[in-house]
Order: sequence, then C-alpha cells, then structure tokens
Amino acid sequence: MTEWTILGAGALGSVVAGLLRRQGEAVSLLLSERHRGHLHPCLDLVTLVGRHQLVDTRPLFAEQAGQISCLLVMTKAYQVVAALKGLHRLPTNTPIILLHNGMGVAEQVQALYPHNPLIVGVCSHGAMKEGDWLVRHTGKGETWLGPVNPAAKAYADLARPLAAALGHAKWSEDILGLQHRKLAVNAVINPLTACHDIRNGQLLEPRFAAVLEQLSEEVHQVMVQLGETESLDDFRRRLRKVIELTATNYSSMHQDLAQGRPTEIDHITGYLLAKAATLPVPVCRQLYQEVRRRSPA
Ligand code: KPL
Repeated sequence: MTEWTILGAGALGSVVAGLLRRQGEAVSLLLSERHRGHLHPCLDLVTLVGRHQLVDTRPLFAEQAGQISCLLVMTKAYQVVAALKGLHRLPTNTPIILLHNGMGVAEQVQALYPHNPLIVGVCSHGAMKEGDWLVRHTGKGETWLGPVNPAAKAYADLARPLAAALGHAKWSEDILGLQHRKLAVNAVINPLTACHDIRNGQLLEPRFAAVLEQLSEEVHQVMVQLGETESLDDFRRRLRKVIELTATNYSSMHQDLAQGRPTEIDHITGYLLAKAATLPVPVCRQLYQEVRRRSPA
C-alpha cells in the first residue's frame, strides 16, 4: 500500500490526513525542524457532524525523505518551494502532488525536481484550524488532480484512494483549466472578504454588488486572455454558487490576515496581474495593494 506523506499539516492538510487515515490509508507527516524532539501527538479532527476523531500519523523529518513514496504538498503556496528545497533524498520516482491555492509554483518545483512525476490539483474542502493539533472539517468539496509533466501521466490511479477518503476526487488531463477556474473564484472572494473582514456569504449583501460586478468582469477578462472559454455569465453563476455554499466560512485569506500570517495574494491576485499584462484591472490592483499593505512584513 502507498503511504501518503503530507507536507503541511495546516487546516486542509490535517483534514486530508484524517480522512485518509479513516479510510485505512497509511499516512505520515513530514514535519519541520521546530517539531524535532517534541512528542508527536495525535491530530484531533472534528468531522462534519461534529464528532472528534483522533488521527495517528507517522512523523518524518527531511533526512528521511528517502522513505517517501508519495508526497502530498499542502502548505501555503508561498511555503512550497522552501519546504521542498531541503528534501535532498527524495527518490526521483516519487510523485509530488501540489494542492495549494493560487498558481505559479509548479514551474519552480519542476525546476527543482525535474525528474519527479509532478501533479497539481485543486481541492475545495473547507477546513479550519482551531488549535495546535485541532482541526475542523467545515465543508465537503471536490478534488481534482492532473499531470504537469509526462512522467505524471502514469499516476491517474492516485485519484481512486483519494476519492474513497474525500468523497470525491478525479483525474483530469486539463488540470490547467480547473486551476484557472479555481483561481478566478479565489481572486474575487479571498481579497474582498479579507479586506472587508467578512464571511464569504456577506459578499451577497447589496453593498458589495457593484464591486463584485466589476471585479468579476476584470477577473473574467484575464481568464479569456489565458484562453479560457467560460462566459462571464457562467463565471458569475459559478462564483455565486461557491459564495452560497461557503457562506458561513471565512476565506483562507481572511483567516491568514486575521491571524497575522502571510497571505497567498502573490499567487492569486499577483499571478492574475502578471497575466493581465496591458488589460486594465484597477479593482484587482487596488485589492492586491490593500492586502499587501495589511500583510505582515
Ligand atoms: O478556496 C477558498 C478559500 O477560502 O481559499 C474559498 C472557495 C473562497 C472558500 O472559502
């Protein structure tokens, strides 16, 4: 049986670890230096129905990277490259799966580990960290994986155990399109909720109608520039559905800002601004600057 090694036991990483263990999968957590010498406690996962589940995982440190057979990277986008740099002993046939918000990281990982099968994915489960080893699963979502390089194409079967554990997981050869669709939603919801200090659902209040209309149009224009064919109306309908489904959640960027952590703004809005080139995207730009201003230095 493949052991899943999770790098990044934040909210979502811990939920995925718990759901995989519940399905009988072997799971290890790749821990950072600050955990060395500490007792490795069980994770406490609060399930969707409010039940506590203790999750036991095997601790691993960077020098044990030679033991990793499948690496699921669930850190924040801005942590991925630094976290992977130290894994000198990672076998070249170990698939690396990147499951973070935002884009622009896979290219750097590919340069760092050119021989490893590289898979990227999008995951829309809701999760919230409530304490050091305490995490709450707040919403069921979809997970999509797809290949970045030819070596990854042989790993479509990884979606099967993930689907059994997470309720939904599929393989797509057009993962770039799915990443763009998720990026577009994040580029609207995340900076707006973070800057206005609101839950996702509050974006549907009339006071946000005008900004939502303009921002969704700007983001859609960049998506068209990137070759996506979804119409503006369809994008707005999809956006509205995500807002409704996650109405009571605080977005990940809201949680990051509220807790004084860096945000993924460079990999979400920053990525879009870079791709916008000469397109006018004033609201995107303003939100980018505002989130950067409020982020810790
Ligand atoms: O992915 C999300 C995030 O918070 O990062 C959404 C879909 C906006 C849900 O909160």
